Amino acid sequence: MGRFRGPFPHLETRVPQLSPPTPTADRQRSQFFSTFAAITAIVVFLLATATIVAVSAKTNTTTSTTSGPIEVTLTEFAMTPAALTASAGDVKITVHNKGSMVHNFSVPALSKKTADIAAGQSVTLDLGQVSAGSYPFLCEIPGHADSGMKGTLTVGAAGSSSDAAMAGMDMSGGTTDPNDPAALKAESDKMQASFAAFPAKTEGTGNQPLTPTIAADGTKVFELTAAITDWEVSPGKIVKAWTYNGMVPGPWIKVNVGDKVQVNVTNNLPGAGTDVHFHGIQAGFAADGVAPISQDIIPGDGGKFTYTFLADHAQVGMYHAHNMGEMAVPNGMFGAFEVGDMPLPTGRTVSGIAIPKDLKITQEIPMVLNDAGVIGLSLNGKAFPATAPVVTNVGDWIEVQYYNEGLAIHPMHLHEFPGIVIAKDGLPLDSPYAMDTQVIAPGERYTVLYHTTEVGTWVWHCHILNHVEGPDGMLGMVTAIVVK
Ligand SMILES: [Cu+2]
Repeated sequence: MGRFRGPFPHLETRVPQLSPPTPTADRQRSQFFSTFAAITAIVVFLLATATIVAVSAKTNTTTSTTSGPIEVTLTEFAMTPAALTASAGDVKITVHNKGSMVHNFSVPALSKKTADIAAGQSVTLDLGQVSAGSYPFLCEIPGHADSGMKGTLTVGAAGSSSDAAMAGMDMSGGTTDPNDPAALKAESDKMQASFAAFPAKTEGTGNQPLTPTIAADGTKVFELTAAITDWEVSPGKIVKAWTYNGMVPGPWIKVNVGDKVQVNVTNNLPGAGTDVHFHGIQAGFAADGVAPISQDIIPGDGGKFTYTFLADHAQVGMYHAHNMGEMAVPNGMFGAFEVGDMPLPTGRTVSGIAIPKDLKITQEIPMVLNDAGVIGLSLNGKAFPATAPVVTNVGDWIEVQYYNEGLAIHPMHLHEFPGIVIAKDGLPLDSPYAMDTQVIAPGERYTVLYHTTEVGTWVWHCHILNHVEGPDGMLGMVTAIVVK
């Protein structure tokens, strides 16, 4: 029985159930790579070691206001984090230019600025004794601040983290004076008022199904173009996102088990090379998308590369940039990639929840989590109140694919309805389980069924509370399921 998947009318013919992966010509071919793989493993180990050293050096970028300089990273066109905090006193800022152009870092109110910093270079700027206050900073190269290279240094209260992954988060645990009822009422009113804007209309929708062209031999051919494009994350907040086909998340790609797949990538990023890794899809070495190991980098400004593989069993994967992943992915270069459907536990009872024998899924919803870069705390590329609600009819069963493309874990919680987790990372569970809060770590995917049995508007959100609320009201990773 075919499952109706609203946005995928062109994929209506379903391969009914998962069959165990069988060896294919494609897989057997990969045996020939075994010797090469051994050499590769050594290279990977060396690279990994280098990465660990680099990463541990980087962990110190979380702002420490009492010792050592604050760190800020310049790219085209962002200052990350855009909100820096420090305690009053001697403030030093280490500025890393991780972009491909020359940038500088200026704090006009303090008459302090760096010299121009070449791509790849770092400079530490001593701001001297700084008193409490708010100090805008920017790159003074013409046009760069207007494109997003600006931010604010807040000096005053005891310092809090300004790690990129926490951009926009309120880490204060409440700044309003608990002995000031008027201030508390004002904050409470702001919180209540923030609901009114939901769901806000913004420009652009991510996850749009990508329709392939069909080659003479039946191969499904998809076109992906990487570029830096404007993206409206929340009303009026337009960022320079790193996108596939101009949207965040990139287009939703879904193929059937047995399809031959070709993905043609054009890299229109300025300067930056890229590659595309099909995370969780066993696409074979040649399509692993890890430059310089499995392929040459796809150069920016128009480089092209073609990935081909056989989609030989059901999988829930995602695609994203591997090169410069820590910048490219949070900034928007990610998307959902599915092969077939996860098998449904029809006719079974899971934690007391009976799943009908003739279960019909009325909607499949990709739910892509992010928390960093220019996109920040978001669901499917949008931050509350621009997050899209899911509308169902009472009695519907829906299937949600959670994907975490961010840098932090997110416990996703839907009010009222328990979820039944039927697959983890595209691997069907032998024992599906029920939950109402599912932690999703970076890189993970969970396939979850929800039976929406009660009319209402049910809030659906990350349960790390500063991912969803700040002093000005609701933000980030909140949406709702509206049951009619
Ligand atoms: Cu979260």
